[in-house]
Amino acid sequence: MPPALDPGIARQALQKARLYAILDAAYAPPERWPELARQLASGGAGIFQLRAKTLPKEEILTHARALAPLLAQLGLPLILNDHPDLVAPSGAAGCHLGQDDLGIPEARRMLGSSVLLGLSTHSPCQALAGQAVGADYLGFGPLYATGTKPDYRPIGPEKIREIVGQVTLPFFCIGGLNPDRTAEAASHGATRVCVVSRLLLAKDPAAAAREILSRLGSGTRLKESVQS
Ligand code: TZP
Ligand code: MG
Repeated sequence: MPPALDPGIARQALQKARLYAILDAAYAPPERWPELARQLASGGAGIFQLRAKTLPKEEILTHARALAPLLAQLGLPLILNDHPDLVAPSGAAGCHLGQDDLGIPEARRMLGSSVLLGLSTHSPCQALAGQAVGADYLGFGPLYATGTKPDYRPIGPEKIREIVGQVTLPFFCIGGLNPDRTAEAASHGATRVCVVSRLLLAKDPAAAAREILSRLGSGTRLKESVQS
């Protein structure tokens, strides 16, 4: 297996990342993922997730084994949605868990301190709890209604204000984001976003990534990650 991304570099990349791109099989077939990953990385995506809710596990492993070294060469982490047991065999940098998945403390015991663990949160209360149990980063949303996660009620961008200054981990606002909504989320304090359909369905994914980042206001400080 090619060398995985150094865990220290993965952590630095997480701290720097403002745009988290999810490669989701629901929008782009796995054959397109390597090219999409290159395009999105060139547009400024700083961390990637592989999300394939209906693919068999062996196929997820195969695609993760191809993507992880491709991204590692660019100094960027690949995170697996679910499947903590595939992190080591795939060379991924970490794993993203939902509220109903294996808990962060259990995943930490299983995978160790160097692996990045992300948690989906849907309220300020869940975000604070996720921080307390040792997640490395959070997803926060869905801010807006989205077909990518149709069963979830949107929490609205105003909720971001309730966690700014309280959540000191990197948190990525997610759900229904396009350039205008990214600007609106930024006006409520978002400094990082996670985007699926807007990037994967774009004719020019690199340009779509750049546009989201420009509307996020890439000159603003990453307030939540400033260490005292
Ligand atoms: N978690 C909260 S919303 C969401 C996930 C995975 C989907 C976001 O997808 P999109 O297409 O950017 O709205
Ligand atoms: Mg999950």
